[in-house]
Amino acid sequence: MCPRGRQRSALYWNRDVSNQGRLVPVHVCCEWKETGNNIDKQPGCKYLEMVKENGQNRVGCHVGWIQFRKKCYWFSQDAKPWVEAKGICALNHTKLAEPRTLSESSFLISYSQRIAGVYWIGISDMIEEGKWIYSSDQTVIQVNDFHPGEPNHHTYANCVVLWQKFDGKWVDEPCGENYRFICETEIE
Ligand SMILES: [Ca+2]
Ligand SMILES: [Ca+2]
Repeated sequence: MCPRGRQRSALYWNRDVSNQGRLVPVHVCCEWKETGNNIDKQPGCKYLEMVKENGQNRVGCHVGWIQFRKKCYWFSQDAKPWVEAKGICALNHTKLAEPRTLSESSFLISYSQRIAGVYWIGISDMIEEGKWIYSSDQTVIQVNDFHPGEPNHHTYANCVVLWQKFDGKWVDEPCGENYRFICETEIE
């Protein structure tokens, strides 16, 4: 087990020479620094892994990341303001989760309900009030999973969270609030 604190566990694959070079999982403890990304300095501390099995390349999600179709998601334990959360995802070459289909949104909602948390996602209307866009490419949202009555806070609230008490549906909240967050990365 990793020491308590700012450590995160990750996993990488190693060849077991005593077992016909079979790939075996290796558990490592990665350091999570908010001010700089030193994660990659440790072997295995990457969040997408290319593994070779039976001569085939296979890309999968790391342990700790949840796969849904062609994306891997990471649900944070720490609560941060939205902009900081976005930065933490970016440090690891990922982005805040951007549900592009209703099934992606449903997956994120159901998983957040399962682990009982409130989570930022990468949607905001901070640039133009009422115009909800994905934060990575600033395109207008392709799905709308706001809870009935939401968004309702106008310029007071410009960021979207999956709101636990509303069955995980989207609500607008002030971006400076501290919530957990979801990073995503795509599998090519
Ligand atoms: Ca707003
Ligand atoms: Ca609201």
